[in-house]
Amino acid sequence: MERKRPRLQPLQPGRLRSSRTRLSFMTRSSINRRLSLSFLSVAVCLLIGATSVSAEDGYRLWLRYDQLPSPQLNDYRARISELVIPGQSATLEIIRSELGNGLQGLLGKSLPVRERIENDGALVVLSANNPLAARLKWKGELSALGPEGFQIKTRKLDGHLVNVIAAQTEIGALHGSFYFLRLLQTLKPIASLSVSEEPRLQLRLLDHWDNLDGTIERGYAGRSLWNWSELPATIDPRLRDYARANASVGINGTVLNNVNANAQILTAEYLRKVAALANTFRPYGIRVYLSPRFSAPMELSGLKTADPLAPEVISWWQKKADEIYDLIPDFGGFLVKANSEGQPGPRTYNRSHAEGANMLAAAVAPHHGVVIWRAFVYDMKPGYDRAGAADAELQPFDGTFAPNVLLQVKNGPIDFQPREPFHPLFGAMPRTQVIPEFQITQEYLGWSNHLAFLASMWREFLDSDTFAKGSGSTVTKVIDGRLYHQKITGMAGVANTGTDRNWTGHHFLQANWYAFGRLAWNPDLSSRQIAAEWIAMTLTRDANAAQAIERIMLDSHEAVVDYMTPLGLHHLFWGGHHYGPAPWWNKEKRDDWNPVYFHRADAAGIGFDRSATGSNTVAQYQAPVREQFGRLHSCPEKFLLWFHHVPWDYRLHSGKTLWDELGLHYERGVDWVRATRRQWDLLKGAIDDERYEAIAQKLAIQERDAIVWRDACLLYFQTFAKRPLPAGVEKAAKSLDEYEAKSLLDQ
Ligand code: GCW
Repeated sequence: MERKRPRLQPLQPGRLRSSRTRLSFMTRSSINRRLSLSFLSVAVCLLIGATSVSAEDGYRLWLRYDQLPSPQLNDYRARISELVIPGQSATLEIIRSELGNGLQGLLGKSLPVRERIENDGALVVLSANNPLAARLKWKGELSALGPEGFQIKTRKLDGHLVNVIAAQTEIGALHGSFYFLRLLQTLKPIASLSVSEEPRLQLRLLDHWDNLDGTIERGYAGRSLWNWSELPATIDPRLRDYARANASVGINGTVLNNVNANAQILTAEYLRKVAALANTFRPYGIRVYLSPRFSAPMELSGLKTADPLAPEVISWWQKKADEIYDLIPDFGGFLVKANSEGQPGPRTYNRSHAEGANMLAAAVAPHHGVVIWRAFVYDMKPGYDRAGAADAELQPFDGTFAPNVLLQVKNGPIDFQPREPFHPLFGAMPRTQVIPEFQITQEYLGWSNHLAFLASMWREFLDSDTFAKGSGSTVTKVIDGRLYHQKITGMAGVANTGTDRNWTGHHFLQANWYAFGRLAWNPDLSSRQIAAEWIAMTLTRDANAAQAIERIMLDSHEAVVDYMTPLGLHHLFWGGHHYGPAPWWNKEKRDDWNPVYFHRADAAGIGFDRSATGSNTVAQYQAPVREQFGRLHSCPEKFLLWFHHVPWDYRLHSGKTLWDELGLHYERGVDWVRATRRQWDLLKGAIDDERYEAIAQKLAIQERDAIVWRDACLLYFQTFAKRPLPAGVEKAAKSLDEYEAKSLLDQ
């Protein structure tokens, strides 16, 4: 399906004046504003002795509790009179403080906190073990919600009309509290609530690719949040804010270190530091996990082998697991990258991935831990198709993994490209607990410089029909247990967080962290709902502005695909850093790290033939997907060059040739960024100046980069196609030589 061209949203009628009138209007008001601001700042400085004034630097993420507008404010004030949160525990303390601060900010008044209900309008928070919960007629329903679910109901309790947030556990109550705050932040009615929520997936994990030296592999928002040198003695308050943010969207696990692992993380010294983090995150319902290095027994204890079947190796891991669980009784488990990109693993000893995973699984099983084994494995063999490697290597082991092993599979078969078809392992391993891995950090999507709202991309993946059990076997159903009833379900995302003040480097990319959590909680949520929630909570409550921003977000991913890798192209990135375009790149030591391996442009056409006439890895999909993708005429155009080597003059559905459409897609991507910048100009005033300007600057970078992508790719492909650019595609700003000489990162 072709995408509609992005439309600019109308703004409020009052703003639709000529640009000149608007300018003078803006100028007058900004002078007034400046005058009143300077008066205000003098007053504030006098009052608080010139200490810092809260900046709109994005630190608060979506947990902003500024006073709500009328008329909802009056309604909420009338309906919320007091907080009743009985009991004592770290989690209850967090709930009291979150609801206390949150409601004080949102309602502009502080609420009394009581042990029992005294008035109509009490907001009551209860977990099942609280004596007051015995009086809930619906107590029985709570246990059905599991350990993390909750209900929110408007009810008569102790003679008063109140809102009750009730859950089986305190963690469930915490989730319910964040849900309640979100209702207010998004201006939803609370007069008659009847909410019942529980997470659809059990493990909702952020994977941090954080190194022990504080750097982050593929991290673009500063350094690691874990300051290993000051742990365990010092707990940076920011760690609690990290946990709050995660808990607020339902994330319940964090893998602290890079899958390209350093064995040191398993030393006694580091485990004490890890335990300090675990203690900090525990009251928020977040467990810690680690990435162990498979060869750790050799590196840390001088064993001669890391063979998973060697008795000394088995016992080393058992002891290590015992040591970890002594310190961290609720330790989540291990995430393992093995025999991939130079990492050690069981294949080194001629053992299978299943044998490696099961050995580690046996070590953590007595403690109820899990092993998450990554399916990102590919060995370079001459002439092979990397897209087929994981399926070839792992699918035959379906049914042989231990019950506490999960197989973590990237959404697509290559590597977090701007667009990939779903990985064929989804739906191909009915007896294995398969969980998807997304990349929230934008290694291949413009780092923290490009606005790309990834919920749309993840939605497309989750909605893909695998046909594993006939039509309607979507990836969502494969992973949430509806098709295979697996015991453990989950979803993982490679984090985009760091020490940057705004956490993610680009204000808009906070939305991807938010979206990941929301989708892991409920993989059926629409991108539109997620965007709308995030905008209202984070950026603006101006309805027209919110609508325009929502449109921008929802179109953004497709636009990035257009200016980077349209029509199924993939991996056209400059070697190593993967920031800008380098379709000519041919100097990596492995073929399958080179763009030329992936696009295969020549005089006849372009694209990787994965059909029966080529590598035939399309056969890894179930029928009829394999036929649909495998035939040129039925292959969705968005995947065309992923599966086929297509002649330059091949006619697409539009009636235009492939070459012309390629050019037009690249141009459309650039045009979108330009239109977005114009739209952004009109949004001035709808959000605070500080974040507005920061975003405007990022959009300027995005436009520069989109132009380079378009020019570099089209100039290079033109050397094969030898055809003129179609009408409507702008002439390149520089020569191909110039683009080849300097990476976009160095411009
Ligand atoms: O996306 C690629 C990255 C590597 C990463 C690897 C993986 C952590 O370029 O930096 O290593 O995938 O997912 O293991």
